[in-house]
Amino acid sequence: MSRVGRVERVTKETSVLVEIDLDGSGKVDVSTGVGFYDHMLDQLGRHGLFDLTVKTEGDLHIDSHHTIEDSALALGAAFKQALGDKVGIYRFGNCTVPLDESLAQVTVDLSGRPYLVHTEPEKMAPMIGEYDTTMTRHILESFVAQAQIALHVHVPYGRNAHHIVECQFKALARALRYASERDPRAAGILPSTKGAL
Ligand SMILES: [Mn+2]
Repeated sequence: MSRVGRVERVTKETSVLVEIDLDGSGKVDVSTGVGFYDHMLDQLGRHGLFDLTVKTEGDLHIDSHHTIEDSALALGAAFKQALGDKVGIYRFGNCTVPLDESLAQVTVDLSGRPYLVHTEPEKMAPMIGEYDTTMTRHILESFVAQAQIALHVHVPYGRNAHHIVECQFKALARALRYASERDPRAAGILPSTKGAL
């Protein structure tokens, strides 16, 4: 039973293809045209042990906003698709990841309901290459809306913008991996008293 998702999303602003295999080995093939974002999606696949393809051609002549946002929307939709009926998974996951002076704490519930809580240092370099650092929250919002998960991401401290963002993606990857992995004690069981996720 493979757990894969594939989403193609085409608008006048962007063309996105996302493929994800939750039971992969961290093989990543990502190109969005935004170098630092590629670096972050690479973290997501690698540390989540997802096989992940993201191919985005966006209107970078305007700026990187649509390219980044639409990739995150498609990624969320593909992740939800790959989760399928959620029978036999752990459902909850959390991970704390340091990156030198920065720390990210991520907790996730694959609940079927979208909710994001996000805090990070307010003083941060505005740009990392072509990546606008205010986009991190927007990526998470977009992913959460489509994946329909509850996601709490906190960076209680950090100084270097590259580190602050990267530790969030690493911790997110690992938390998503733990939540989506199959629980050997829960085979055939939907982890919900309500009977629906
Ligand atoms: Mn890095």
